[in-house]
Amino acid sequence: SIVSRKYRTGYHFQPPKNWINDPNGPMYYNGLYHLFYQYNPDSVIPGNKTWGHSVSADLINWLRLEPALDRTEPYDAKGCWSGSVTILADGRPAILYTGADGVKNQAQCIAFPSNNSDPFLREWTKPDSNPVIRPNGPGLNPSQFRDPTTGWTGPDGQWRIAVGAELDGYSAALLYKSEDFVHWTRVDHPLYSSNSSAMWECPDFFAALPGNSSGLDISSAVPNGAKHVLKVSLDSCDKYMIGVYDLERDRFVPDTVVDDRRLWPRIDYGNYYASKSFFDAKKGRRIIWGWANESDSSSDDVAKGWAGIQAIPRRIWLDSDGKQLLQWPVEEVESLRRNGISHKGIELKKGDLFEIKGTDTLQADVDIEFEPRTMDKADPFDPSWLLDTEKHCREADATAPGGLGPFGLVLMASDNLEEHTTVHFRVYKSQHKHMILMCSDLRRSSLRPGLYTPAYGGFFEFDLEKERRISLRTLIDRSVVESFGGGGRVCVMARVYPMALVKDSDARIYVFNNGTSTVMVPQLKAWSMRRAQMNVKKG
Ligand code: DQQ
Repeated sequence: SIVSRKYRTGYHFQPPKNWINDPNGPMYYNGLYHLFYQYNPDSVIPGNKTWGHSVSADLINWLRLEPALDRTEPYDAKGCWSGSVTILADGRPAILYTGADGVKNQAQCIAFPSNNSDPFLREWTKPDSNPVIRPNGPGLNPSQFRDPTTGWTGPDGQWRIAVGAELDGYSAALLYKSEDFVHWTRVDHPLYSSNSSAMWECPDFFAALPGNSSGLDISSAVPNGAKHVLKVSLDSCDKYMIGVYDLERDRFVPDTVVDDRRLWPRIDYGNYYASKSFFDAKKGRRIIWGWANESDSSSDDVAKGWAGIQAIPRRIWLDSDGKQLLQWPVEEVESLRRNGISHKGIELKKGDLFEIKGTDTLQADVDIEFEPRTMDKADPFDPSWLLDTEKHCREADATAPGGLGPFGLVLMASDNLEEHTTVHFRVYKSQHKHMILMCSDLRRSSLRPGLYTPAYGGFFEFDLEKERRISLRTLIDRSVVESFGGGGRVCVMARVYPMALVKDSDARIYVFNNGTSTVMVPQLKAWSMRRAQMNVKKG
């Protein structure tokens, strides 16, 4: 249908049709990137989960293969749920995934490539020893026990993995150990647990060196000074903790324990869930994938014939003081750029709207730097806003003038601005530093009914001693507005369904400033984005 075609992404990953959710087992192996993902082969609604499978040489253009795992056994009759890939010592990859049995009780299962000489690793075999980890032992709930991580080895040479679970009614990343990756025993304490929530899905655990954008392979020795990150999925978002991995006690120890989980930092402040990272041995970086759900109605999904996409794969690393994660679209996405335009030295006074012309406004990559003339007029920061950033984005929106900001982008805008989405900043003065709010406000993104249109938002610290410019990179891809603020300190994935797309009318992009202080744009670059080759069929 026309709706399907217009909202279908040009370069964000999705299969030709049907429902998808979590990315699974991403890896680089033998010259190819593999992406598996939760896929319903039969329908556009969730269910019948198999592992869809695509491979790529560049993370952007994809060959589509047949599903790698299907529901063939009693232990995975209700679905092959999420999991990870680990490359074993002999170089063979192994999948660990969650099997949901006939009553959706969960156990961890293993699969190996059926034919190691197949460059695409099309077929996978489930050995008879499955399931390899059952929800045995005290405190476990068999219906809340899933999503094994990639394995790592400890100082004793044994494999370890974490599994998301409910433990005595609370959330835990359980720890399991194995000599051979097939026989597992539960360690008597979890890798980490918390009584501030009930269940963690899709844990992800990795090492990172502060200030070093190269990635670390968690299975090889971890260098001195490295930190560890534990990411967990809950409350419809992906949150993380930074800490150290105490090898003696075999526990993750967060640098600071924050009891109120609303304050945990997020991988992304928008529509982004169940993310999974992997070490890319080709380019020595860590890459994270995350799922973005549709935010139209399920009848819209039926009309489209598809639901769910993956966010652009992002390089992920730790900032220099080891306090927060930074993310940036993998450089390969830049190969899709064409017809670049650039502006320098734009001055934005209060109320100014400057139109960005000359690029495709529906498939674009926009990269802007803002430089406030002065920070003097920044309004005072109130820490209670951190508890509900969406509420603050609604209250202090793009039309509400502040001392410094709002300034940013208006995009997917119809001629009369009846439809538009804003991505913008607001600068506040805190005790010793500045706090910047980044919002992605979808409330007027479409005149179509039945859409979920929140105003997403997140805060980041800004140090005037070290920096003057506030950067914003936004990837526009038809129903996607994916933004990276402050060099990747706050990321916001958003889904939009403007009427303008269906009607084939123009959508416009502007930079704006509605704050009292003048803001300069020392540099603005934008490109149209080509379509990626998404679903080239193979075998
Ligand atoms: N999705 C999978 C589960 C996981 C959840 C099932 C997270 O394994 O916990 O499709 O979105």
